[in-house]
Amino acid sequence: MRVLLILSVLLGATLGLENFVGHQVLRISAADEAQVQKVKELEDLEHLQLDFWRGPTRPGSSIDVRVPFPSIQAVKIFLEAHDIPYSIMIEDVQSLLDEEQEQMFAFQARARSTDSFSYATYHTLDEIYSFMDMLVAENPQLVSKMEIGRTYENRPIYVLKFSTGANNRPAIWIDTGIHSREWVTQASGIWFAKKITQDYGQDTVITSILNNMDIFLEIVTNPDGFAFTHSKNRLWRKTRSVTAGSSCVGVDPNRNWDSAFGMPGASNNPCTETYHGKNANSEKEVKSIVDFVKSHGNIKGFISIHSYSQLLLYPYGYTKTPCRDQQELDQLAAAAVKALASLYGTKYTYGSTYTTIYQASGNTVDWTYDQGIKYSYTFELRDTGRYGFLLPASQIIPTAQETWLALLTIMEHVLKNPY
Ligand code: 0X9
Ligand code: ZN
Repeated sequence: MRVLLILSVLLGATLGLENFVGHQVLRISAADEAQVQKVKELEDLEHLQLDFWRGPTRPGSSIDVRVPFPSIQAVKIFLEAHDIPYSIMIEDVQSLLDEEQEQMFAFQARARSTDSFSYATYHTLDEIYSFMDMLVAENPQLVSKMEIGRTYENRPIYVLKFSTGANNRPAIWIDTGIHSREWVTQASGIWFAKKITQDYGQDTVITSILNNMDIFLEIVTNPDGFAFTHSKNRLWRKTRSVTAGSSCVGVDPNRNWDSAFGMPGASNNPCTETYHGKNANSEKEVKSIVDFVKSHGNIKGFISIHSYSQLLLYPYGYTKTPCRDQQELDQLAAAAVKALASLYGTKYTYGSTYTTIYQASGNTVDWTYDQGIKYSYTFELRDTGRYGFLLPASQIIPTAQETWLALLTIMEHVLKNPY
């Protein structure tokens, strides 16, 4: 065991990868508001270097936090001293990362077509970009690739357009991977792209959707962050932009939108995971989508895909005030999660972001909704925390398949309810 640990540290070190040996993910169950406040005190202790995967939120719903090895004693003693129950969700984060690397290594051969591409493994940015090119080359009448902008580090930002004709049809937008560490989302995006090309002309639902609407799919919405999750730190969430006057890098691209920007539900500390940035749209990855949405002008559904927690959320995140279309969005969410569960029984909770998880200002779909895109949703895919952001690759295809049923439900509703 000790030898293995040393080996994995050495291997990681030669690759320049951040290592997570001995880091644990704890699940904390704060029973009341006072205990939630206590956990928030932990969050403010920067030297502990805690990484909150979920919460802190309201009493009753659990909080998941990655604790670096040197902080474990202190955190556990603190929780026990305040009688706050917790359990260990992940014993050793690094061992999950090692398994993930081994799995990727086993599937290393580069595919020469999208038929031989391995959908059941995680891929690098280069592999995903070459997948897109293959898909376009194989389906020139259906799929095209647009560059909607460049990242902070000057990488191209690509969107796949699925269209069967006519200019500027009403459209559905889907993005995955705006938080780079949520790997099952980019992997699902790849699967959706292939699925569309396979089912168009075969499946009546997707065929009628594409005969009347276009679909835009941004698979790698945070390319700099994603490249960084492969090269340096698997658990990187934010963009990679540099903040003047701070040594901490990156902005939370799901707090950077021009909707209640900088209000409660985001942080003004560049060193936190929910840093909102200097101003709304400061991140080129966000601004590129904003410009695209505004210039298109006919987007009718906007679906932003995250992981994890198994949730389907609609606006608002910045306020508890229900949005104007709350009733319709809620009913459609119910239908979508029912379709999703029909495949493997995976249970989703749904509701507004604010009431279902926590206050989140400057988030994507609050902005799209206030732009007039009524059908604005956020997914949080599998799981509920056993693996969190480190979902085993064996769950990619089932996750994508079940999610696709929910997406079809939403897209079909958009088609049948023009506005
Ligand atoms: O905190 C977030 O940004 C999201 N959770 S995550 O673990 N994926 O980071 C939830 C925020 C809800 N998102 C939107 N309403 N867009
Ligand atoms: Zn996310």
